[in-house]
Amino acid sequence: MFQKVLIANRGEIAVRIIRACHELGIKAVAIYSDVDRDALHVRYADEAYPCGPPPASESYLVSERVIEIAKNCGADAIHPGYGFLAENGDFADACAAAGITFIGPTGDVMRKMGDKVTARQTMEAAGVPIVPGTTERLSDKEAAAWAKKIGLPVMVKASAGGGGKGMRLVREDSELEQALARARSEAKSSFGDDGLYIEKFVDEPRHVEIQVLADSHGNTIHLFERECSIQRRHQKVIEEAPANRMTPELREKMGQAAVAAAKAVDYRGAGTCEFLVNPQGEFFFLEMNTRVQVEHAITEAITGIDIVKAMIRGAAGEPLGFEQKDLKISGHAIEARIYAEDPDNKFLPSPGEILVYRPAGGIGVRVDSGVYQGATVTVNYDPMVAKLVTWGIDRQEAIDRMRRALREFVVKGVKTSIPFHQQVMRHPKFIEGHYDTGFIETYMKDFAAAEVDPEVRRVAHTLAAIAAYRRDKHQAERASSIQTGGEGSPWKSFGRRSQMRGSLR
Ligand code: MV4
Repeated sequence: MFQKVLIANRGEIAVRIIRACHELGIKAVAIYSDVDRDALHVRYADEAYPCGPPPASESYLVSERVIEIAKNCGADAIHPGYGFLAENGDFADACAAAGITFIGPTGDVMRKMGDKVTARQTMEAAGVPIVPGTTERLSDKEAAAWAKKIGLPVMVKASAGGGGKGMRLVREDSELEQALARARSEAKSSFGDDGLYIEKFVDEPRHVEIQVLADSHGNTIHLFERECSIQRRHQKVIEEAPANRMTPELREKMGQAAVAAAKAVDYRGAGTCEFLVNPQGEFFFLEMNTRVQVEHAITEAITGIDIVKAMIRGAAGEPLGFEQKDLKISGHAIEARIYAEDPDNKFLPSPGEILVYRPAGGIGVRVDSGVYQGATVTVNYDPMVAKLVTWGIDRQEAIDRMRRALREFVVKGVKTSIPFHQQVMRHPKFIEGHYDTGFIETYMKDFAAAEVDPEVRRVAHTLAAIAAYRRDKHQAERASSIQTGGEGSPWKSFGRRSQMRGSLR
């Protein structure tokens, strides 16, 4: 087993990985950019080293520096988390070349899955159902011919894409030319690769993904599915496990397909096969994510398997220690991603200082977060402040706990998506469990955060003001003038802060 692992990430996932290391008796090393000196992941780690200025491109993404830090501190392995360097095959290769274990699949596997056309070829050969369409990069002329052959509507997609970038829906012949041109230029500017392919459009799809785990002893298993259909602009917002409207037969077939996909590329570690499921219950491989995902915790909740520890053990050469037949789904789990964003302003990020932070707790509740009261959400990174995961014996109990947890959860200083989640948890279509990827667009378009009870707001303001005041560096100086309501009075200070930040509403 490794003695020391460097976590090439920040925020909640870095904390999550550090916890796994500590349970395994491994020393955890954090890296931090200049704005993350006081971040939670730094406080949890055994050692921490600076990695550069705030922009990720100058810190967390600088692979040579990350590897240099790992070498200097004597780390045996690097866990990349998600985002940043997690799906960069060249980084995985560079780790290997430096004699450091990259906790994940090989660079070759990442490149094979990162290129969607290659992934489609590989999956087709492995007998995994793919969305009907092409398995070659197409010229505009070829694309037009294929669109005719497949029949409209079609999706034009970037081979280097994923997550919706460089993707265009074509419903009419007249739209095709422009869609190709736009998809190509978007692909070129985003990925430096303008390769395109075409798929038949799948209407009213659900996004269902299967978690897989593979060790280096020939064991490849799946940990069932997650429903990730509730997304906004290709950003997942709420996930649940197991998925809605699954039958034991469909679960079996999708699980086998995901395992076949992993085996086809000799996969190692944790990965996820994303599928589209149409209203008829047919499923089609979309792409494979070769990393640990944000939403892995709901799968941990229903299976009892610690996915991050399994990744680390697997990378160290240990066998999984269980087989498919040992696994079963127990209960139901839901994740709400709590973002620092403003529901009243197009869900734009709402950076700032977290003045009050009081996470939910109690039975069936897990909170994975990278922040604490007094921490700052900056514009440099993803604005997710916490993952709230609830588990219940059945879906209804998981929903009831989510509603209860959302009402407990207090974040002041930045706006959050908590009110949005509260509304979803009360929506009849969500409660019914009958929804697809159009859920937010269809039912939540006119979402506006409910007006807060003025009395509740007044108390919240007072609490936030006290919290802000307590941290003030010039507390002593101010304390002397409190009685007079002078310059240092918290009530004056509150008024000023409120105007300055506009974030206490
Ligand atoms: C599709 C599709 C319909 N038909 N492909 C969006 C992200 C990318 N991973 C794949 N996406 C889609 N591909 C075909 N052939 C609809 C989507 C899609 C979607 C997929 C999953 C979750 C949310 C989505 C929202 C809009 C569109």
